[in-house]
This record gives sequence, C-alpha cells and structure tokens, in this order.
Amino acid sequence: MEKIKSSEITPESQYLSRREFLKGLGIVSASSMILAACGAQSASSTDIPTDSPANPVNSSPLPATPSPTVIDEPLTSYEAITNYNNYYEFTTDKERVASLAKDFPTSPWQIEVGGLVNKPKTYDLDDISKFSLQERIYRLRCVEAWSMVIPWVGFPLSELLKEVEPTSDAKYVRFETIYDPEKMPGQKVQWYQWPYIEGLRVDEAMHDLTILATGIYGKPLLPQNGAPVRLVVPWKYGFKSIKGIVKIDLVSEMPTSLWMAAAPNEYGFYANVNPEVSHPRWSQASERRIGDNSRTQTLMFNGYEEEVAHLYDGMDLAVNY
Ligand SMILES: Nc1nc2c(c(=O)[nH]1)N[C@H]1C(S)=C(S)[C@@H](COP(=O)(O)O)O[C@H]1N2
Ligand SMILES: [Mo]
Repeated sequence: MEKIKSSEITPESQYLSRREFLKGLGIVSASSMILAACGAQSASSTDIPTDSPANPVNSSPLPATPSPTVIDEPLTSYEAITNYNNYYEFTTDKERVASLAKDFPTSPWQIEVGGLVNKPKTYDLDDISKFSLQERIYRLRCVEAWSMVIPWVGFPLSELLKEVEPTSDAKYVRFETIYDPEKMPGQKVQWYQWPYIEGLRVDEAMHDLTILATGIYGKPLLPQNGAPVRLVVPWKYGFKSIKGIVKIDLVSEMPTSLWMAAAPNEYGFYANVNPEVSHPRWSQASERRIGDNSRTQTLMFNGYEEEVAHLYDGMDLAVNY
C-alpha cells in the first residue's frame, strides 16, 4: 500500500484559493474565511494519517467541491473518526469495529433502488461515481451523547432520487444495509432484527443537507464508516445515518427501523436531535466531543434548526421523537 503523496495534501494557499473561489460565488462568510485562515476547517489538508494496518489509506483523493457549510469547531481527527465507530453488524465494541471490518469487501457493490418509482435502477459503484462529489462538514451527534465533526465527501440523496422519479404515492424512503452474517459477525446476534433498516420521510430525504457519503477527509470511506455508500442526515441522531446500503425503496407507509423494532419506547422514527427531549435513560442536553472529551451543549436539530425546523411545523417533537 502506498503512502499519501505530498502532492495530494492540499497546501494552505490552494485551500484558501478554493475559499476565495467560493467567496466569489457568495457562499462563504467572512467569519469562515478567518477560520480557514486559522486552519480550523480543512478537510483535505490536515490529519490524514499515512499508511498503517488500522488505516489503509490506499486510494487517490476524491475530487470534491468544498463544503458549503462551515462550522466554528475543530474537525475530529481522521484517527478518531475511523477508530471509534458504531456498526453493530461487526460488534457493539466501538474500538473493535475497525479491525473486525478491515477486510470486509466493499467492491463490487450494488444498490437496488425501487418501490414507488417510475424508473427503478440498480446502481453499481461506477454509476455512483458519476454523481459530482461535494465536501460536507457536519456535526455527528450519536444518541449516546457523544459527537464528532466530520468532513464527509458525498452528494445529495435528492440527486439519486430524482433519477428514479418517485411517484406521488411515495411518502417515505426505506434504506437497507447489506446482510452477510458470514462476514459480519454481529449479525449472528439474534437480539437484533437484521438487516439494519432506516427510513426518512420523502421531504427529509430530498432536503439538501441529506447526503449519501462515499468519503471522509477526501478519502474513500473505510469499511468501518459504512463503505462504500452510507447515508448522512446531520440533524438526526447518528443511528439514522445507515451504513453499507444495498437497497433503497420508496414506500407509502412509515418504515420500521431496526431501532424502532428493538426498543420502540426509546427510539422513534424521527430521531431529530433535541436537547429538550431526554432519552428514557439519560439526558440529551449535552454531549461529549470525541477527541478532547470536552462537554458541549447539544443544539436543537444538532445546529441545523434554521435549515430544517420548517419540516416539522405543527408537530409535537416530544411525541414524534
Ligand atoms: N448499518 C448500520 N448503520 C449504522 C450503525 C449500525 O450499527 N449499523 N450505527 C449507527 C450509529 S448509532 C452511529 S452513531 C453512526 C456512526 O457512524 P460512524 O461510525 O461512521 O461515526 O452510524 C450509524 N449507522
Ligand atoms: Mo449512534
């Protein structure tokens, strides 16, 4: 396996010129320029480890346009993002997911998209690579009250959904993870109803913040982060962001997720991050930031209130948890 070439590491000058370019388009604020200058927000220029058994960095950087959203908080290190994971298909031990998932084959891979659509289509990795990639720097807030700031690379889910043309009967999107108990030892644990299922309302799925991610820090996703393709819905608890997707169906009824089936009184369909609605067993008012272990206040809709609150107008968020 080869090391990262120095030419792949974006020098700050180039990074700043990307920002200048965005600024020209009017989508970077003055404060984010200052952050960029401080090096606080650079997905592809810092913290990328060289090759190690736990972190096989073996492919070229993904070509992505810079993130339209910039967060006034340091990025979580690549090391932490790739070594502290929830992926119950492998194990419930966050620090062992990376090693158990290391050899999980993520190519070839197909995603079957169907249900209530005019143009069902099975996507392979080549088809997926045709979507134009963007960097999206998002907070990830796990329902267990820890969080990270992750520079994803991906594309809006809406772009894929538009290709398959949902019919007017389609109200929800149902996602399914690969089922392969021989390679995913956690799937032999009978307590959970495999495969992992998640769901969104169609309007949530079409929201621009909702992406299908294929990379982190400008590198293709590693198996532990849900390679080759996983969902990222930044205003919802992390468990909604389903990994290793093989099936996407447009449906008329609200899907039952793995977590709704496992503990319906603890995990609802919406799972919007909400500091005011406690988990039955713990408060959601604050969170532990992975990396420095600092305690920070949890924000309504994980800080994306302005963008998404309107989706829930008139809904009681304590009932629709
Ligand atoms: N298929 C699948 N997707 C999953 C999970 C899982 O166990 N299986 N865990 C979820 C949870 S609880 C979280 S917090 C995030 C963690 O993503 P990360 O390990 O890439 O940070 O993935 C989510 N997606
Ligand atoms: Mo989570």
